[in-house]
Amino acid sequence: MNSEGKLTPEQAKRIAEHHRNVARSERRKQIGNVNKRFRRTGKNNRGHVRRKDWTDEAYRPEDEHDHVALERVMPRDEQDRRRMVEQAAFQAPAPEDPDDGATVTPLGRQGLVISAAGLSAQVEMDGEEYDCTVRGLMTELDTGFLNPVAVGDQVSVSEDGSGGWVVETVLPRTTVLSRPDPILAPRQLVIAANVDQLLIVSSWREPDVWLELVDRYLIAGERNGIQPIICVNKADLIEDEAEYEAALRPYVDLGCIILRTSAVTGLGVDELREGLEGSTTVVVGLSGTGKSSLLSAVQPDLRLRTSEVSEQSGHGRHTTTRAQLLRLDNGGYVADTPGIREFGMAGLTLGELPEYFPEIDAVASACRFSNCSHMNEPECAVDAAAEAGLLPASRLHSYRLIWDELPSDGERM
Ligand SMILES: Nc1nc2c(ncn2[C@@H]2O[C@H](COP(=O)(O)OP(=O)(O)OP(=O)(O)O)[C@@H](O)[C@H]2O)c(=O)[nH]1
Ligand SMILES: [Mg+2]
Ligand SMILES: [Zn+2]
Repeated sequence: MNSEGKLTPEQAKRIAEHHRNVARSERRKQIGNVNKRFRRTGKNNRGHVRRKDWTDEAYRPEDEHDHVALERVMPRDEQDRRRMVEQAAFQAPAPEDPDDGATVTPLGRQGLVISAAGLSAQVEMDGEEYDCTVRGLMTELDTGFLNPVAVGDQVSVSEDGSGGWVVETVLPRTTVLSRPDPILAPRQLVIAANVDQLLIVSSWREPDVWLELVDRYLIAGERNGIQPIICVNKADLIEDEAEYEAALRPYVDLGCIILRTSAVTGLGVDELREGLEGSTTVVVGLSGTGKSSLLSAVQPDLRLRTSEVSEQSGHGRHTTTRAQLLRLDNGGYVADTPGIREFGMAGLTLGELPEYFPEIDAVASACRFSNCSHMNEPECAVDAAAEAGLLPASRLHSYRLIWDELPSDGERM
């Protein structure tokens, strides 16, 4: 950027390159084999069973409440600006991009970040792992994110002359999954970069399934071009099959990919292993839902630390403390991440929200007011449909919670 904050032609060119890369990755995804590997749930006739016991308290452990305030969001143009600045900070074109005439970066060897914390990163190059220092060049101002480097990043690495290794640049990212920093929200942290699947792990019990978080992750996956997969773990703890079916019905109707697994009995583990094959998948969900246990069941030699959910609180203890990218025997990578509770909808606007709730949007045309928010207007068809059990209460619940926290279109924070 120059002193007036305008992009130089060189930076603009890099941004354009990045957008082409993203577009290519989108096309690859569209023709990808995700759907072949996972059995997608079909669009069944709607026969919703309304959850009678749906309340915030039922699905939000007590200490979740404090995080709502953290889930503030940036206005859309701020997000766009950050993305622009981030792309401008990339200093090398994608090396495997033959039709752009790009070559391997002259700054060093290319590697894959397998773990990162602050200004240190572990980078895999030619099958070996190197401890690297991240040069202080990539600031938040440059990248739009608090952490300069995240798991999944492709980076160029050079020797520092005294036996150490330095991450010089981050190559353009095809996808980014980010979240608000727990303390510095709404400033964003990258959870993982360049992933093509998002495995949303929710335990059925211990802790109780929390569909609002699933809904948020579904939006995040869709907005960021990452294929979401809903994984309901601890299926051995399902006592009432009808309750399980009713809770998951909205996602079956939406055509989501749903896996039912148990790291204890091995249910669904083969299917999960197949689904992970050949892709880069980031595994997310609350602490204690069994993310690390599941990955260990998929491939025991990953040796991931797991631990008991606290009996007193029913919550996990954040056993996994740092995201880690792991190579799978059958090809592909998985990023195990620490359980997180806060997950904001950075950059999402009220105008866009209905896109992510198509079943609600489908009913909206019958509302009395064409711009009905379905929050409390009279003669709201969405409200009526939910009351009649024709719309899933859990989805409307999520819609309303997210609606409440988004700034109105055009509003500046
Ligand atoms: N009953 C049952 N328990 C499970 C299952 N999967 C994991 N657990 C238990 O749940 C607890 C938490 O598992 P972890 O794998 O550490 O959970 P995690 O999601 O990685 O947690 P964080 O690393 O804190 O985010 C452990 O005691 C596991 O043994 C399952 O399918 N069924
Ligand atoms: Mg873990
Ligand atoms: Zn309405």
